[in-house]
Amino acid sequence: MVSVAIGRRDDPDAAEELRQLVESSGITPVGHVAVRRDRPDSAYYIGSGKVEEIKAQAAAAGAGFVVFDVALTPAQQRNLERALELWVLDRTALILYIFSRRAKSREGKLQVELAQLEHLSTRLVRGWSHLERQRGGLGKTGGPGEKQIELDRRMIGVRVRQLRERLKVLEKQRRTRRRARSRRDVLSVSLVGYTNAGKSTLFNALTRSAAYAADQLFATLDTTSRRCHVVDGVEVVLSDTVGFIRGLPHSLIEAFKSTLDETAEADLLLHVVDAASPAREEQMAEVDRVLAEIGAGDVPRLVVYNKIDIAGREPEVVRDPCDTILSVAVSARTGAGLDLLRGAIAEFARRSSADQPFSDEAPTWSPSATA
Ligand SMILES: Nc1nc2c(ncn2[C@@H]2O[C@H](COP(=O)(O)OP(=O)(O)OP(=O)(O)O)[C@@H](O)[C@H]2O)c(=O)[nH]1
Ligand SMILES: [Mg+2]
Repeated sequence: MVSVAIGRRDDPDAAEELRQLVESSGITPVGHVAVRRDRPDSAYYIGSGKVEEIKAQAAAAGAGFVVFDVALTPAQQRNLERALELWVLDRTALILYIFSRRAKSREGKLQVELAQLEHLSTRLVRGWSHLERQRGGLGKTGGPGEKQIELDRRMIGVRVRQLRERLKVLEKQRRTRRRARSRRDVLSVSLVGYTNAGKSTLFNALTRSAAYAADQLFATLDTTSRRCHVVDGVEVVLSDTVGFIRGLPHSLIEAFKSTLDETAEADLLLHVVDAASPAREEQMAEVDRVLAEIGAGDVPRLVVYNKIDIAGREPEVVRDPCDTILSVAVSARTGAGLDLLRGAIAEFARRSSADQPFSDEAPTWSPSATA
């Protein structure tokens, strides 16, 4: 695997995240080359010296392919594959691959397939005949000529249209369910945050259920919602959602739109942060960016610093001078601080039923709350 830092110093957090991504996809990394550049090279993204270094290392380690921690253009990918004589997977393809392995619901599977096809269709220009020639084919006889590529492209187009139509139907059903829920007048609260922050663990702790939580990236793809008793007299519908990551492929955000729309329409977002991660500041900024992109930038937000058991912090509620709650520090694993979090959700619920949370004079829940 190759981590590439552009215009930054070598970033150990980025290399660590790449390792987690690779392992989450079921691939065993056999080597790592760090590259730092001021600006990407148009032909290879990296310099030709580095290309040689990677080639030698990959050969020595018997690597089957090389993963790049950046989004490569189709031309860069092709050039790298030619030079390295190995398959090249870029960050976008890697994330799409993990998503395809994780998708469980029908909607999730269709969404991932759509994103993969859209990613692929930009890469069909002259196809991968270069690798096919070198490696003696991919099982097809003759290899794809221009005609085959034209045919492939047309078939992809047909499938993309099919997927879009099916997803539209599912989206309608989702809307109907959502409307039924909001008629019941229950506050909807969504857990959002960087992948592996502990959203599912927190969801389970708050709802006493057993959604899948694991030490891998993108353990959760499908939104799960459950009614949740917060304190006496306060109930909410809590939703566990897909995690975000730096460089989330745009095609994926597009494909997951209806799932993400649900997030954007929540009454309150709990932004779950891994307080023990050295990269938490960048991760929070990335989550803010994606939330803005999906139109959830204005939804009231409360930061939940999680994993305080390993971050060495005490449970606490932080308020601003106007008494607005900015953040709560908890451990979803040990349960420390969960009473404070329940109290904070209840406080929000009470204020919002009193119709106060958005008043201009006394802003209560700032959308970009950080501590
Ligand atoms: N020490 C500690 N570990 C935690 C805590 N909360 C979650 N974890 C661990 O962090 C890992 C990720 O937890 P998940 O709940 O799956 O995280 P997530 O945010 O749902 O991740 P994705 O679904 O992949 O986006 C798991 O190994 C959890 O056991 C915590 O409070 N303390
Ligand atoms: Mg999860």
